[in-house]
Amino acid sequence: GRVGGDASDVSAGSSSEDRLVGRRIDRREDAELLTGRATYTDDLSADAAHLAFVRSPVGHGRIESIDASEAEGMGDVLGVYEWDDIDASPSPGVLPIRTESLDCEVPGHPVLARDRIRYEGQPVAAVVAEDRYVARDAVEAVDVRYETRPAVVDPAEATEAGAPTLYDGVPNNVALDAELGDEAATEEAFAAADRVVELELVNNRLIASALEPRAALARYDADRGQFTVEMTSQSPHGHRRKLSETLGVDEGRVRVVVPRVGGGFGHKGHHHPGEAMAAWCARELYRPVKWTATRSENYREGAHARDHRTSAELAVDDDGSVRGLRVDTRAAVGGYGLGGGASMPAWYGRLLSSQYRIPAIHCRTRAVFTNTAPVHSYRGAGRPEAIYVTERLMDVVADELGIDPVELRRRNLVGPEEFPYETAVGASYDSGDYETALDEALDAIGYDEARDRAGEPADDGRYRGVGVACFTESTGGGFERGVVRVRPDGSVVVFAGTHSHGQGHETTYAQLVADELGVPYDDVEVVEGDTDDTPDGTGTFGSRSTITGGSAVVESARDVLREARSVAAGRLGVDAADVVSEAGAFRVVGRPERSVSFAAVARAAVESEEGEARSENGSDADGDAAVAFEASTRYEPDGTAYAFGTHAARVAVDAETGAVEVERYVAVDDCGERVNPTIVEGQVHGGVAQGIGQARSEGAAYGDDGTLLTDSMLSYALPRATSVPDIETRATVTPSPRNPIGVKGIGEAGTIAAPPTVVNAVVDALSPLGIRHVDMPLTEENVLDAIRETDGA
Ligand code: MCN
Repeated sequence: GRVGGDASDVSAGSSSEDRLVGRRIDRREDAELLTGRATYTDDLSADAAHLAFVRSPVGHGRIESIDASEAEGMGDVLGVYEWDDIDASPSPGVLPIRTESLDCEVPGHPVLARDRIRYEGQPVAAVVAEDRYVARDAVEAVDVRYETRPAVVDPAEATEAGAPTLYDGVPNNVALDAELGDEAATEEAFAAADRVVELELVNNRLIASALEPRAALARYDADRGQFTVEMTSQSPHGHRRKLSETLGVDEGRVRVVVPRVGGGFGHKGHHHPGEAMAAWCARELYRPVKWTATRSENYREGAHARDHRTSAELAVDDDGSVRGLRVDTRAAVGGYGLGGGASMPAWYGRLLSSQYRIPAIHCRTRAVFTNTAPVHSYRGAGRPEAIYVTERLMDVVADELGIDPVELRRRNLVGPEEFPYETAVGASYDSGDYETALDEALDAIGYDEARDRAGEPADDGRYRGVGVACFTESTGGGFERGVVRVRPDGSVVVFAGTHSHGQGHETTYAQLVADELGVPYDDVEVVEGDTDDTPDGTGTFGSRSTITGGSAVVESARDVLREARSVAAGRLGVDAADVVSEAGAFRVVGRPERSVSFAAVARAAVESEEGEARSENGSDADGDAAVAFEASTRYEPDGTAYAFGTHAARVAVDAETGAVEVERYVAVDDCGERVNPTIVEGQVHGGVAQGIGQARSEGAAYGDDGTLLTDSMLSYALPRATSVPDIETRATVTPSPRNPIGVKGIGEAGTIAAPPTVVNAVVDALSPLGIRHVDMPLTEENVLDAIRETDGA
């Protein structure tokens, strides 16, 4: 890996100074986003009627009766619907889930409750009215009677004998009981090790809190039998597929259009009832129907994330060599699985090896139904939970062995010569230089000095601590398509099936394509979001867009360049091999005065005979060729790219009040070649802020009856400006050999690394008081409880 300091621009492996990749270009989307000119779903009106939901106030129970007569009689109310209405229509009305990944037979999430209620906030009835205020008033007027049942909200309790069960035929609420790794080999490793260290961990339940709640504006064209759904989405093509299943129509009958999206963090990648119901109502009423979730609806319906209860054990020798890791996790699914739902916790274990040589690992994961909002992915999606287990264990083991936690890590790191490295849980790491990133982080945080000071309260009465976490992150996967089109004037349009909701694809895809074609950056436009215009794709999640979408557009640009170069060579009267493209022109190698502009080549392509043949497909109605060159690529990476890094924090903890302050935070990340270092750092900043949020304050809480207690930003404690210090970033660059641009994803690194970094630092600070572990969130209350428990012990 190469070290790229904070200020230095590491150019992306190119010798040319003109390369755009690797440059700190400001995001072109920002002017619109930051000045409020951007159009979001809720800004669209289209004479729409408004949809609102009657939601269950009961966490577990049955519907006894629904009386909608008063609501139906209200002026401006267009319709009140319950499950039976959907059942009587041609729609299946159920959000599809992948049942083959489950151990049990369960239905998907019905858009309106059929009978059983499995979480508070589950949609029970839908009201459509002329405006959103009338719709809300009508919701209040619907009289629903419920029979309540005992609820279970904790995934560990839900598996115990005698716990309430959510589904008949799913004993102990276990949706999936999955294993990873080699149980027998792990047992042997444990038997042979000098000692075994155990740790019980809670990974707190989180709620994605994008600034913009979910929203949809649905239209139905009855003549053509065609739905158009403008909506908040991270995956326009994914939502089209899922909406078509829920509505019971062919995929071609659904067009999804996604305007600007105000953040997603995972929860806008899933299929929820609101958007599907808006589309169903639009068909029922022949009216555009709009739905915009309130903040608390968003919080109630999920998708929530994390919520693991884990028992973990590490087998080590006295010299610090790790021999084996054993993990048993119960992970909440919520009342219903969403999409791949229950299978997500099953693959979380794939990252348990973190950066270490661990010869034997066994992980059992039970995905468990609970009377809570559906749990799925939130920034990190399984990887933060896995890294948290391993990185907390490393610190606890170091403490027991009396070895410095960094030294213990160093002794077990996978070395730079060992790649590709196969872990004991079946992950194949592509490339890495872990020790260089670790050393960078130690240097930046002033580790040795911080260790010296740890242990005694300073003059301000606060304990100081330092924490480090190393991590790997699986990024990329699935396929993506990218289209590159050159217009006759030489301008370029890139179409991608991913969808940026804050990541800056318009900037980074343009950098990539402009470099490949040798055209000016400003001549490249990037289009995402409309399933009618853009090629089929998987979507933006799992830090996959640059690897898959970026590589797809790069491959298409290379195809276009080959064609354009041969046209240029014809014009220049030389072999294509003797032509290079740069600065918007094709030049003859060694004779720079002989050149033809990119635009002239594009024009020639549509005017030439070949061009006419080519433009038959690309002609507009007037017969004018609209396309000079075009290429489309379906790209699937050759395996996963593993980003990595080391984060470090210094904290101060007041043992009288329990208050934690993160005083300094250093992030050293390696995402291979960096397309745009400024955007990469922005991604790290956002992720770290959210990771600090999980460590310090966030946590969705349910009452024992299944009532969500944290249903607004007053009670769900997001990180604030004052709880996040300046985040100091550094980078190392270890390209991935598994894609043509050498990139790894960066979108989630911060949320993965920050929780163990901060908890390790806080436990280090409190270790003089005999504290070995504190569960997140590290609120004043939880920290004080931990201190009191230790006092009492
Ligand atoms: N990038 C780069 N060089 C790299 C890797 C990435 O310059 N080696 C740039 C990319 O080109 C892109 C951005 O960094 O502009 C993020 O790229 P990538 O890591 O490929 O991740 P995705 O674009 O697929 O974004 C998904 C990721 C996820 S999973 C969540 S959750 C998340 C995140 O991005 N949600 C976000 N970042 C977010 N940022 C904002 N503002 N809002 C969200 O909801």
